[in-house]
Amino acid sequence: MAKLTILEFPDPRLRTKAKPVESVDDELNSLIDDMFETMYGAPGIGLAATQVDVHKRLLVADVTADRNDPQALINPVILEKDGVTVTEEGCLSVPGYYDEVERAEHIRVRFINRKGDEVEMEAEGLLAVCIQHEMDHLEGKLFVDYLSEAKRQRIRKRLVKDKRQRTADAVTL
Ligand code: GNR
Ligand code: NI
Repeated sequence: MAKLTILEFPDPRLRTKAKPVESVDDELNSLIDDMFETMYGAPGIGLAATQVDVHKRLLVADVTADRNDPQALINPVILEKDGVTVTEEGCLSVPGYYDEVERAEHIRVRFINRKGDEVEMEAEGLLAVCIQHEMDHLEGKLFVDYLSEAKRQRIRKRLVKDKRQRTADAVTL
């Protein structure tokens, strides 16, 4: 098990479109374990493979307060979307920023689970929002893309500055 490094906006690697997973084997399951460790450790309610620089169609999620409902979705496809909901979203790849995003309230999603079985699931509320947020990552899309250009530029400048400062601190130590 290993905690993986999470890429941060505006890292261009976050813009990569992920490719379908070809086989659900031990290597993939070991990546899934590492993604859960990274997500729980962050802590976050979801994590897409894109965020750890693996460009495969894979995401993990657990939106429960008790952190006892781990879900791994491989090659997810949204079959149906219903309703509209607005949520204050955050992202581990955009640390420290939260803003409202409009998404479908209810979804039906088909995916392959970590055992290799094809399954369909209905999701609503925070789980539905989380899955849509993670599936955006697999397309190279971030929640800040739904905000105004001005807000996105402000966030980008601040994160670049913070990163520069962290690098400088590491040299000066
Ligand atoms: O931890 C996370 N919280 C969150 C809150 C509202 C909507 C989406 C999310 S996902 C985020 C973790 C993350 O960045 N996943 O890609
Ligand atoms: Ni995110």
